[in-house]
Amino acid sequence: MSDNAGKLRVDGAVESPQSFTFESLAAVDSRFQVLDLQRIDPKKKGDAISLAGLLEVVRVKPEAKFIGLHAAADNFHASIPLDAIRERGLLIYRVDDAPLPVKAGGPFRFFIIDHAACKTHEVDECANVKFVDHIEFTVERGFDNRPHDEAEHQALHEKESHG
Ligand SMILES: Nc1nc2c(c(=O)[nH]1)N[C@H]1C(S)=C(S)[C@@H](COP(=O)(O)O)O[C@H]1N2
Ligand SMILES: [Mo]
Repeated sequence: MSDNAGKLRVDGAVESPQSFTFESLAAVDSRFQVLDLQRIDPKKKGDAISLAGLLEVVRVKPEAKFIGLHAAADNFHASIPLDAIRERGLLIYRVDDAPLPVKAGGPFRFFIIDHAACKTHEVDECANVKFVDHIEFTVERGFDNRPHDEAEHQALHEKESHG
């Protein structure tokens, strides 16, 4: 495991770039903690930090317009307009008082409340990036290698299920 294992770097157009761990996310102000996701989505479990809270903790600059969600583990990247998800983005980091397991997309997973089905909208299920190790706020749209069509999307799921 690299030194970065279990760390989430948040940087880009922010006043206070920082690296988060399970412990430091758990220590974020309670008004930014979203507890028991099952209340919000029956298929989800665990606890999260709200995107609005994350924006406040790292003091995002007003010129930041996109959130870049980067997963080095499987080289998956999404760049999403902040205004589309400001009020409904979540960073899931805990289940049953332990770090979110890798099999659930942990240790850090992005999740958008009321996301659309894959390939139907920019804010879709594909944007629920698993294994996020770097979040970068940008002024312009950043790197995004989400599938472009249903064939690419199918291929991604094939790859996932074969490990
Ligand atoms: N890092 C990463 N995140 C990802 C993907 C991926 O391949 N890699 N696939 C996306 C797609 S297309 C879907 S449908 C969901 C699947 O999430 P699940 O494995 O929890 O069902 O994760 C999204 N996030
Ligand atoms: Mo998907």
